[in-house]
Amino acid sequence: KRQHALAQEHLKVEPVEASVLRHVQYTLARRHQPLTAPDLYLATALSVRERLIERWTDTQSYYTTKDPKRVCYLSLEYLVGRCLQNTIHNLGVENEYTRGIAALGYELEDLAAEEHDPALGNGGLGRLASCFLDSMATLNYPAWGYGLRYRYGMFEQRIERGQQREVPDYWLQGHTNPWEVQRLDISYPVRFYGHVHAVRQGCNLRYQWEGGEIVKAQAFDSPIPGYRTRNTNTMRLWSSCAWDEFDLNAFNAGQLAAASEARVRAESISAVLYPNDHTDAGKELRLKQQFFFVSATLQDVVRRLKRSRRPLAELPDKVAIQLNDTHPTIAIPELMRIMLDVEGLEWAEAWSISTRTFAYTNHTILPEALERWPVPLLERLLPRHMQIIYEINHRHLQEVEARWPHDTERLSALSIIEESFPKMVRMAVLAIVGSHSVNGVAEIHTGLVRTRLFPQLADMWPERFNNKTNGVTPRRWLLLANPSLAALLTKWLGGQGWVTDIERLRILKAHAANPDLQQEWAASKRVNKLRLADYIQRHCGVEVSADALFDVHVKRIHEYKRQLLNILSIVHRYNVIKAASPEERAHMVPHVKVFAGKAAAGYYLAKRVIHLINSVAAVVNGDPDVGPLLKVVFLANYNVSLAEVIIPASDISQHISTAGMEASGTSNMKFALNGGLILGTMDGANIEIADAIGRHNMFVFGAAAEDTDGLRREMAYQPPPTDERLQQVYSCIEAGAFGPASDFRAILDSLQHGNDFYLLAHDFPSYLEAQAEVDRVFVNKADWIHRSIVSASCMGRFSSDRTISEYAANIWHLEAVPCPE
Ligand code: 26Q
Repeated sequence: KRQHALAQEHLKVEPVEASVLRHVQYTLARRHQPLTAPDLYLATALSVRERLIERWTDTQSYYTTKDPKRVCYLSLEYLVGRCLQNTIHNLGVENEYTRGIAALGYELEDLAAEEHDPALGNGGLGRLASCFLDSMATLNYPAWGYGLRYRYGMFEQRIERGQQREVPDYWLQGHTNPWEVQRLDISYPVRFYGHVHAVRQGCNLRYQWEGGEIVKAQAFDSPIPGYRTRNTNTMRLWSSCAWDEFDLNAFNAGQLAAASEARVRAESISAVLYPNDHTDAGKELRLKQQFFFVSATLQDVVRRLKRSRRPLAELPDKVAIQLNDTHPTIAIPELMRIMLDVEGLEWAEAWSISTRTFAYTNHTILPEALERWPVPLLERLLPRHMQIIYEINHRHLQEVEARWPHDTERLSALSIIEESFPKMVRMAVLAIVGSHSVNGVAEIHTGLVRTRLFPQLADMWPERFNNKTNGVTPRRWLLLANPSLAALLTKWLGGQGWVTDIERLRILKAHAANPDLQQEWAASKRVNKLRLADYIQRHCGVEVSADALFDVHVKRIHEYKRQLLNILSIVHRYNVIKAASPEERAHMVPHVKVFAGKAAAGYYLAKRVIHLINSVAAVVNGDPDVGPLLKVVFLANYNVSLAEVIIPASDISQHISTAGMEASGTSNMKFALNGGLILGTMDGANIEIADAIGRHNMFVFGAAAEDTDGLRREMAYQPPPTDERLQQVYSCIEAGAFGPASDFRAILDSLQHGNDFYLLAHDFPSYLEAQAEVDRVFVNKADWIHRSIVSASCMGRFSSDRTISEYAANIWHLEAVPCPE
């Protein structure tokens, strides 16, 4: 106790400089001046970490004593972002650290930029998981985030000759990661392959999964501090390694070679993140990753339950498990296997426990993203799980047959097994059958999940389906990313209460016309635009003016997200400028078009779109005739840190997916919260944002979701004439205005000779009309700022705190457990 008190005293009195220098000297073992920024970053991080550790261990022991119900969030992806400033803010020590670091001759912000941004996810789904962890800790929920510790995260994107090149992201190389702790005492064996052995037990058959190959799952824990609360939760990521370190003496050369091959095989499991989103890779290694992480996690969960001396029957009262998409769905048969084969429970009880524990979130209705695993692969890799899946399906179909006798069509629609060649396991159906809750991530999306994706399942269990509209954490996306707006809010709202309650922003709505507020609001936006302009200058060598309209389109590159529609409209704008008289030009709004985003390495068309954007950028930016009226930039390697620079600087951001295809979108929320206006389609969360801020405050265009099927049929039957302006854009590209037309042949073919599945041509005229409206409003500064203030002030609903409160109340049945100070 005394030691504990002493340690605490020590932390309280030791000034930041002293603590940082102590780490420079004793942890990094560096003595010599001058201090370098990387050294000082690491020493600062270690100093901050010390203050975290005690809260972390206290929280964990408090949870152990209280033994409340917990939630385990299972996700194959987390896009954490940098940790230093987030931690400093959440602990409430930003003044101390800003001053302390300044005394050492550095700016905290510059040191923070030294941190490698871990990219253990693809995009929206991974970032959502990290926003959720932040909210769960801030709201004092006892929560664990479980995932995989990839050695190589999302690739680093370089742009060379206008095209994407992927460079491996070895994020752990060359430095220690101060934000994780390797738990050498926490590791589990994970089995693959092998066979199933049946043993008679009385009049029952029991099954045992044996043989095969065993891999070790090693835990790495990261603290997740809540904002201004003592609660500090854990994100536990598993890393794979060989189970037995081979004994050098016992092995001859041949055995050694075999053993080291096994080691490489083991380590390959957590080696690399699959850089695909929205396409099912269908690869054996991917399935291995899923099972590896799920098996280790469930062993951890069951061990914790047993340590608190509770029977498995109490699992649903003690743990809620949320499946982030179908990626961890193999958890359902794995939990069944543990209960049946290891714990000796009967099927009915095990199944009841399992379904009351699991809940599933769907993030997409695109058919190509729905996971299906070949039965032969599962039989080989996870033979016992395949048996269990067959048994689950058998019982499930019996239930169907009892309710709808002789309805073969319904039976095959509801089956977990697709009767193709080879047979496939539909993971989404397994997830729905095995959960008590299925949720979509925006109202429209949940509706489509019910009516289009799984109508028969929704028919069978209507009460199981529910909506949880996504949200974003105001800590990272406002407080950290936008210091000038954060300061304004704190001033106008009389304190920092808004950081945990962004509903409070609504107060500003009444002041949206106040010239003082407007002036400060515009000044804050300008600071952010200058910061982005500086970034653009340094990274693209393009000079842009902060007076121009910053029009931003950043997200994964995908046909359904329609970056192509945007760049085609930019070519049109270019044509209009070229044809305009000086008089007309004087009335045009100057635009800076900002793109960023990665394309999956194997996604040919998406990569051609990046090439087209960069080719148009080169021509437009190099045309002195156009001058400042139009600049186009593609910022390489979009990630969380870059998003933090781009989002606060936008005047307009584009969320222009073909209606019905974007499940929710979350960056739309971040942009609006930062005072950007949205140019978008009636899709995903755009619809709810429009409802919240008022539709007239958004620039809306394009076909409605309910019309897209009909439009596609009509187009196939009788293609309408192409809009003249669009035809002219095609002609320019075909004439080689942006480099050899052959570079863009595939893109043009997909529009002209393909079926234009994403309805670019259909939406093109209304898209141009919406852009014209943007320009008309932008010239009226007061009107623009008014809309900007109103939008941001009405975004209260889109905090991930609200989303997590809903999950906790309606799915997890979880109570907050605030850890005493
Ligand atoms: C599947 C199988 C094999 C390999 C990879 C995948 C895979 C990986 C990642 C499939 C999908 C993803 C990611 C999907 C994703 O990010 N979806 C987005 O989720 C957001 C959070 O709910 C939504 O806001 C976006 O609308 C949705 O696109």
